[in-house]
This record gives sequence, structure tokens and C-alpha cells, in this order.
Amino acid sequence: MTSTSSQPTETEEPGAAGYAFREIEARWRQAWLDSKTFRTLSPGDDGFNPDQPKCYVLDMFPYPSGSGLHIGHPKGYIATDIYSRFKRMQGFNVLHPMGFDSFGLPTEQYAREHNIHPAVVTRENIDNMRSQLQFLGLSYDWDREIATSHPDYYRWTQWIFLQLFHTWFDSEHEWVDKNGRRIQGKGRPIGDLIQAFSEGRPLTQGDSAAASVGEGARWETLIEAQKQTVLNNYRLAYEKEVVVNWCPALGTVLANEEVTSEGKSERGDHPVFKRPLRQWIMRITDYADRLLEDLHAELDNGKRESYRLEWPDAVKLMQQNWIGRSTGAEVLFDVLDPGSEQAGGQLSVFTTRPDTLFGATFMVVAPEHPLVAEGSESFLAPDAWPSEAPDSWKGEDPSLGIREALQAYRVEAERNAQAREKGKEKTGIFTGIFARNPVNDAKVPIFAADYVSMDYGSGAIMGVPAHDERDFDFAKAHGLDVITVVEPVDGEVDGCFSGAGVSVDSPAQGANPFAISGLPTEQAQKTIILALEAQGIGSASVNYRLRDWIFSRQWYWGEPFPLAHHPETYAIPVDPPVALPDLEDFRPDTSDDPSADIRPPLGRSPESWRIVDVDGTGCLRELNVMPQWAGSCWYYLRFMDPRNTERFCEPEKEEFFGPVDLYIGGAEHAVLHLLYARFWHKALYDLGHVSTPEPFRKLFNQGMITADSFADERGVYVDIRKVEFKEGVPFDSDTGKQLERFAGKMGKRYKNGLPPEEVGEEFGVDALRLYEMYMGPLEASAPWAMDGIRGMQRFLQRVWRNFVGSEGEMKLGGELSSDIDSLRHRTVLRVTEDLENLRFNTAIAAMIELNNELVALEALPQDLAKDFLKLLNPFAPHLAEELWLKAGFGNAGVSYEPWPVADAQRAKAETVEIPVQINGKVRAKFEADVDATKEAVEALALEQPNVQAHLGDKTPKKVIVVPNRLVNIVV
Ligand code: ANZ
Repeated sequence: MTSTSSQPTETEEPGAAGYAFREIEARWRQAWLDSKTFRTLSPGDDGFNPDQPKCYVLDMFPYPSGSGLHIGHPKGYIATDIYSRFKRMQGFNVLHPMGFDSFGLPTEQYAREHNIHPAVVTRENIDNMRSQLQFLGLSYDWDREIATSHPDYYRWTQWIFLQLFHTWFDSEHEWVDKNGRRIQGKGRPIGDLIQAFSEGRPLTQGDSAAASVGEGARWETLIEAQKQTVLNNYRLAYEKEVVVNWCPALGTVLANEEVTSEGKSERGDHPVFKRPLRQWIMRITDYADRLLEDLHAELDNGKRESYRLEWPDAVKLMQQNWIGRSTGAEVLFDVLDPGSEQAGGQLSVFTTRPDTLFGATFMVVAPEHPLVAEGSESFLAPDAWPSEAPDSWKGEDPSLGIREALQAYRVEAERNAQAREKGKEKTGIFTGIFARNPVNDAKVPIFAADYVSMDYGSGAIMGVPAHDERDFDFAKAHGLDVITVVEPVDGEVDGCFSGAGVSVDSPAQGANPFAISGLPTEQAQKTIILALEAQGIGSASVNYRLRDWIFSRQWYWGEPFPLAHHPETYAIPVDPPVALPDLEDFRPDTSDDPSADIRPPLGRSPESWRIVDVDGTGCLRELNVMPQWAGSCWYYLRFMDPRNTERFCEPEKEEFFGPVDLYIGGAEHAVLHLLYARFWHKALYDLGHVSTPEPFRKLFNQGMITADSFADERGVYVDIRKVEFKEGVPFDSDTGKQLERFAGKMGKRYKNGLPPEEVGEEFGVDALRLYEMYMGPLEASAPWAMDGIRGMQRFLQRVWRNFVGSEGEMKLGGELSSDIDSLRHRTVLRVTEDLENLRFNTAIAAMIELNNELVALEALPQDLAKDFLKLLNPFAPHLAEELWLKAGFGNAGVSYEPWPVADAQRAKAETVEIPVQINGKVRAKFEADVDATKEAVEALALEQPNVQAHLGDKTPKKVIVVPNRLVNIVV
């Protein structure tokens, strides 16, 4: 960075010419790096003080993109920097690290487009972003920098993966954690399960089915491959064939969010196909209850006071909805053999309203349900339409035979699958099959319809049109009965009533075990569930929206799995590190053919890498890699001990620094990243590798910095540096053509994101930092405006002028007046409280007010000058350090000076100026004692000569006194 001395600009304050911010900032930036000012000592380091309290302040680390940072990105980083500097001055041992989330598709795609190896791209991008972050004077401990794509890092990601592979969740296990908390369910070593099996724990039905052995088979009779298949059913990291979104043109699997409603890839608009694929999956659903509970629970980590997560309510709610716990019942309906009244099978439904069973007039299964899926063993549909079926039950074309019609509906439903969720019209088709309602023996038709989804509950429902909107719409469209069985406690309903109320029209209380008439909904549900359980036709049941997490990706730039495949088709762990082979051709195999073999890039690695010898057997390595999320699941732990080559993190250090005290990042990570990281953390907690039940104590989402963008008549964005305004109308300075203005996001593609270096060079980094914090509350989004940064530059120039005379001499000395002293204490109070609560904008306002009062002083009394620089330091550290040094306050700098403490007594202003309004217009001002009574203030106001003059002989209707603020007289 070149440092030119500051040339006067039009906005410069007179007399502030000595404030050479470019030179000052460049010098301090370098000095902090050279002397490692912000290095954090850990337990075990020389000079570490175990009695000093810790504060762990973390940013969501960036992925090193090719375009680097723009001025919108550092908002959160500036906030954590301010907080970290504040906490250091308050005497905390602050851990404030930074690193790079450098594996993943964005980097690989950039590499493909620019034809550079991802490793090279990553290195260049990291170097660029590091220097951008350093330019901003952020006080990271750079000795702790990590990159998730570095082998020293990802060998531990692999190690954690293996911990999960070797763990199963024992939902029955009740235990007391080391902080004395009773917890239901625990991640336990898989060895415990193996031992239990060999000591006689019976295999479940699912276990036997998976191992293809008969029911009642015993563990010790299984061969190794069968045992491994059973264990795969339990492992937290397991293998399964699942249906995925396969995009052959991109050569990769896509997440649902990456597929458009037309079934195309969001990136590139290529066709996407549903296709079964063997994947590694994380059994996060086992932790659903604990992930939910701890959002609100009182937590304790044994060394500090107990606490609850201080997260935005909106984020907690999003996680809660994402997990989506529903309680209700599973109910078995007898399915009648076609053309008979005899039960030929059973159909299980999940309902949240078992109290509405008497109102069930039909059933619906998902189009893929085995009951109607041709070729499935449970396929039951008859050969011809039953005589009961009206045309409205027969789908689009009633002239089709039942099997053709069902087949046509299935195909249609699959085609619509991507857009299914909120499909307006409730289409569906009769399956030709009837079932019997277990509570009243009513015969009900079974439909297949795509408003029921195969991956929730059992993929089948009972239709209760009187009390469920979707069922109501469906019943209307297909001419089905609507029977009301719940009424509101008061008031009437028209149409569908889905609320809680009182059961009606079910058997009266008495002999019938399902008697619920007259019972309030909650009680009716309990009664029904007990009766279902007693008769063996149902039970209480819980369902979750949360799905297990698909953990494999078919690209190159990710963590290799520490696994190989035994020829007998089970996975064998391989000790980390497993280095990513250096492939020259790292591109995926793409194709036009949706059924072409899926060949991940690692399949092209040399045989010496691909084949691992395990006890004399050649095993093929897993060729998929881990997803982008893997590295970010635990990076906050590595920062505590980033160079450890023996462990992922030394327990002593984790116990000292954990959990993260403040975590700031974008709201877009509210669910996935934070949920995945919490899941890994809990599993590590159960295994005894971390000491706290939750990773992030306080979470804060910064708002976005938005910006106007400008486009020409073709809709092509024009670089904002080329936009010129004539009477408020934007023009392209190159072509002279008028442009259209759009408000919105800042970003490279809108050509409206300036690099921070450009803005920092022009106005100063301190001004940039202040401005980003002064734009409004940290959580709010606000548009960038150049005028705003000029305002902050003027503030800093005024600070300079208050401290430095025209000859460059420091203006220090003199006595502190009691007025200024009390303002100083008030400002310390306000700034301290605002910093603690991340209200940086109002803290800056308080400093501006104080600074404005100092303009009138010839010289600054020492104590005042010191306190002012201390308050300023977290926000504008370069200027604060410079003035501290120039003032001779100490060569060690201001960064670790003790934070000023306010004297609440002295913070009280003795008198305040109070304006007097008559009918809303200010007519006078007077000084009043801050402690003056309302009556005294009112009397003083009425005595003011100008007030008397305006009142004349009128008597006021009303006098309103706002203490210490205002008197308002209404006449
Ligand atoms: C009968 C009923 C009566 C229902 C009533 C609701 C109200 P949540 O809260 O989301 O868990 N359902 C069950 N499985 C389904 C599936 N695979 N696809 C679509 N819908 C399904 O919702 C559970 C309710 O959604 C269940 O309770 C079921 O409808 C429906 F007055 O059963 B209900």
C-alpha cells in the first residue's frame, strides 16, 4: 500500500492538515503485525495467566472468493473487532481469530472457469483476502489463521468424521452429564453396541432385514459383512442409497435449493434428474430432540454461571421450524382386499389430531407409496374401477382403466415433484382400494394424491375434511363427505375448523373406549391414544421435518473420506491424514445422458491412491468428498489450538476458551451451518471431546449494506464509479446515456461493490470503520452513501484538531471543569453500555457529542484526553494509537490500557437547559437543576419573560413537563 500524505480535500476541517491518515494508518497496521500486538496466549504458553477471564469473539469465516471483499463484507468483522478491542481493554484474554473456509464448489467452479488448479486459486484468493482484512486494521491473532483445505486442518475433519462413524445414538440411555444435567439419549462408542449384541441384545426387525437374515437371528451367527450392515443402521455417519437430484451436465448432485421449480439447475439451467445414489449420510435426526431442547434450556459448563443461548428469537424459531417436531399418533387402518370386506393388510397414518378419527371420511397415500407403486410387494389395486367410484375419483381422463390411470397420475406427480410443495390444486386419484376406520368401522376410499409426501410420517394420511384445510379442498374437489367432530368452545365456524375445541358426535362417554364426546381437544387426544394403544392399533408418535444430512459430493475440491470399501461391500476406516491427490484434471465427468455412470473426479487418481491394502485385501477408497459444510462444523474449536499435530484441540485449551462468547455473521446461516455445527458439537460432547453442550453462546446477525446499482437500456450494469449525476439523474460518464437506478444488494455482479482498499485510501480506514458502524443499528440493513463517510472523516479531523495544534504541538493541560467532567463520565457510561450491547451507532454519537464540547477548550486536561482516546480506540484504533503516542501517554500503546470506569455520581449533569414551547413553538430556554421537581420546573418556565410576553393575559390550558427535556404550554 502506498502512503501519500494527506492532501487537503474539500471536506477537510480547517487546521486538521496535520492529520496524515494514510501515513498514520499504514504505520500502525504494520506495527501491529510486526509486534504481534494481538497474539492470544493459551494455557501452557509462557506468560499465560489462568486467572484472567476469557472472551472468545468469532466471525463467520469467509470463503476466499476470486473477487475478494467489497465494502459490504466487513461490517460484521468491524463489529467483532470493536468488541474484541473493548474486551481486551476490560481485562479479558480475548481470542479473536480468522481463517478461510476454502474447500467447496465456489472455488472449484472458479478454477474450472479460469482453468487454474483449485489449490492455486485458493492460495491466491486467501493471500488477497488476508491483505484486505489486514488493511482494515482488524485485530486478529494471525498466528492462528487456518484454512479448511489445508492438510493440517482437514486431517482433523477426517478424524471427527471417523468419531461419528464409530458412534451410535442410544436413545434409551439416560445419563447425567459432567455438569449435573440429566439428558435423555447419548452418542456412544459403537464398540458398546457390538458388546451389547454379543451379550444377547436382540436384533431389531430392521437389523435383520438389512442383514438379509431371518427374524430372531443371533448376532454371533452373522458373517462380518452382515454385522457391518447392521452397524451401518446405527452409525452417526452411515451409507445409504438415496434418491438425489443428479445434474449430468454439471456432473454433480444438487441440493433441493439449487434446483429451480422447472427442474433445472439454478447454475447453468441444465436438466436435473431424480436418481438413486449411494451416499454418506449424517444421522442428525437422532439429535433432533436435544438440538431443539438446548435452544431454550438452561446450560451450564461447570466453570461459569449457567446461561441460556442468547440468540435472536428469529433464528431460534427458524431452527425450531426446520427441525419441525410434531406430536400425535400413528394409527393403523385395515386395508380391504379388492372386492371383499376382508382385511388384506394394514395402512399406517401419522396424524397430529387423533381426536378427529371419527371425522375421517377417506385416506390418501403419496403417489410413490408401496400400496400403489406397481411392482411393489404391497401393491393392491384391483384390475378394474370398483362400481362405487364416480368419475370425479378417476383422475384427468375417466375413460382410462384404473391401472393406466394410476400409472399416468404417478408419472405426472413425479414430473411435478419439484414444484409440488405449494401446488394450489389438490389433484388425486382413487386407488380402487378401501380401508376400515378402526374407531367406527366406516368403509373409506383410499386415494393417491401428491399433497401427501412420501418422506414425511408414513406417507399416508387419514382425510378429515371438516378439520384440515387441505383435506377440505380435496373433499370438495372429489365429492367426499365432510363430518364435523370438533366444535369451537365459543362461536361458530363456517367450513373447515382446524383449531382446538370440544369433541362432538363421537360415542358418548361410557362403554366405548373411544368415547370422547364432550372432551376438550387435548384430553380427547390422550383418551384416543390410550384406547388405540390398548387395542394394539396405534400409539403416540413423534415426527420431525428434519431429514438426515446427505454428506457426499461428487466434486474434487473437498475433504477425502478416511474410508475404503471392502470388496464385500462394507466400509473400512482408514487412518487420517488422507491427502487429497493432486489431480491435474480435476473436472467432473459431465454428460448428456442422465443414466450414464457417475464418476467423481477422484476416480481418475492413480491406482496407488485409489486402492488401499487392508490386511492383504485391496480396498477401493471412497471417491466422493465431503460437502462444503464439513470444515465449518468445527473450525471454532481448531482456533483454540490451531497448530496441534497430536490432537484436534487440547482439552485444557478447549476448557479454557470454550464456548464461543460472541458469534457474528449473516442471517443466511441461521439454519444449516448452525444446526450442523451444533450437531457435531453435541456428538463430540457425548464422546467427551468438548466440555460444553453448545458451541456458540451469543449469536448476532449483522444487517446487510445495500447499494444502488445502475443499468443501461440493455439491462447491463454500469460500474458505479462511472455513474455521473445531473440534477439527481444518473448518466453513464463514458457514453453519456441515461441510466436506470435499482436499490438492492451490493455485489460484484451489480458492479456497485467498491473494494475496501479504495475507500480506505481515499477517506481513511478509521473513517470507513466508523461509518459502517454509524449507518444504523448493527442488525439493520442500510444503503451505502458516500456522504456518510465524509461525515465520519470530519469527525476524526475535528478530534485531531482538538488534540493537535496548528504547529503540530499537543494541546494538553488545564483544569477539568465540572461540566465537562460530568459529560466525560456520562459518555463513558453510555459508550460502555452501548459497546456491551453492540449498539455501536449510538456509542459513536455519544463520542461525537463529547468531541464537539471539546472544540471550545484551549487545551485538553490529561485525564479527559486519556479517557477520550480509550473510548475512541475500539472504533478508530489507528488515530487513537497515534494520538496516545504523540501525547506521551505510553509507548506500549492504548490497546491494552484499562477501560475507563465512570463515576455514576459525577456522571450526573447538575443543570440542564430546558426549552419552553408554546403551542409547539420554542419561545424560551432556561437552566434547571437536574433534580428539580416538576412543579418547580413548571413555575420557572412560566416565569420566563418571553413566555410571559407570549401568554399575555391568556391562562394556559395545559402545561406538560417532560423532566430534564422540555416544557410544553398549550393555550
Ligand atoms: C388428520 C388430521 C386432522 C390432520 C386434522 C390434521 C388436522 P404436521 O403438523 O406438519 O406434522 N400429514 C401426515 N403425514 C403427511 C404427509 N406425508 N404428507 C402430507 N401431510 C401429512 O402435520 C401433520 C398432519 O399433516 C397430520 O395430521 C396429517 O393430517 C398430515 F383435523 O391427520 B392430520
